[in-house]
Amino acid sequence: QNAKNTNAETSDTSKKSKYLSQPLISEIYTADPSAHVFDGKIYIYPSHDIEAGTPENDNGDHFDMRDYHVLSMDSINGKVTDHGVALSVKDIPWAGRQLWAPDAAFKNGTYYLYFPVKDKNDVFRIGVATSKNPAGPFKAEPKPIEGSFSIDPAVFTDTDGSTYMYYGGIWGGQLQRWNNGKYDANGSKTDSQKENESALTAKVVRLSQNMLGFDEPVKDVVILDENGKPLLTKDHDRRFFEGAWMHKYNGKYYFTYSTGDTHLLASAIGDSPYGPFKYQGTFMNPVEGWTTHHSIIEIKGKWYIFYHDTQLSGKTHLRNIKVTELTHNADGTIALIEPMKK
Ligand code: FUB
Repeated sequence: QNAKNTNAETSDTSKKSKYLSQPLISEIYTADPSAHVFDGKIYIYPSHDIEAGTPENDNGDHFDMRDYHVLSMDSINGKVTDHGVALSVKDIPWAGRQLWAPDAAFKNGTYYLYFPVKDKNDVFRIGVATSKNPAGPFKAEPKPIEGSFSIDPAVFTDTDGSTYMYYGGIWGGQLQRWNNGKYDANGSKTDSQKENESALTAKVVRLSQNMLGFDEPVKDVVILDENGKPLLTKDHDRRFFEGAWMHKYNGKYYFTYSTGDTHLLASAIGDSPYGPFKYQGTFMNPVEGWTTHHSIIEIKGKWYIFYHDTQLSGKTHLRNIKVTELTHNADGTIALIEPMKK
């Protein structure tokens, strides 16, 4: 799919200027950018959006992606290199459809690509693929990670070398359909539908030494409100929806995520990678397009957020990735980012 020249709007300087930053590449559509610094260089693991012709619905069937490309940059304002296809759905033996937001990690001299895709029964699972090169190509393991489900894996290696995966998403991400380790294909299409109870939330699990499996039972990422109580299902402006990320700043653990149907990026801070995390607030207002998904990295003493919007296409399923600086305030909170200029 060629994203170039699809929208005359982007050649109009005055319209371009309403966006805080500009697309990193325009040759292909990209979304859900998970960025990492490997060997001093920035590698981005995004979804690769395409026009698959699949009708739009609340399950996100229109996000019908077929492969991943890895991108790299020597510096934040440097040239972006597209390293081509790193993994294709046809090369994942257990996969059915929809390669959604991936992430990557490095350990033991190997790069690991973690990806959510529906299996042949249309149930999202998380898979892992390996390579000796951060840009791939990656070879998928023959089966999904045992015990994995739902979407949006985000992998974080702590200063002690332990690696954790945060994952999950409601609505099309199917988190609400899992109960006691079983999937209910006829379950709710949205959330738990228990408005006054604790909201469904992301999962966290330590990965095994070989990075190919879970090392322990999966736990809930508990997000507490100002009274120390878990956020409720009805609290759409604050509760977790999808797109988890973890970064560590000044010894604190920052769990950041998308509120989905309210289109915000929110942060919650804890003292351990497992939480609990105290809700801090919105740190990015809505972008153009329905979805909002990010990652946060530090390079050369500065922090950056990678995110996406729909500037190039104007279509919610054909997104483009961007980057902008992120600031931690003196009190440890993250300064609010306005992706659209007023
Ligand atoms: O790209 C498909 C889905 O859209 C991702 O998995 C979600 O986080 C949302 O960005």
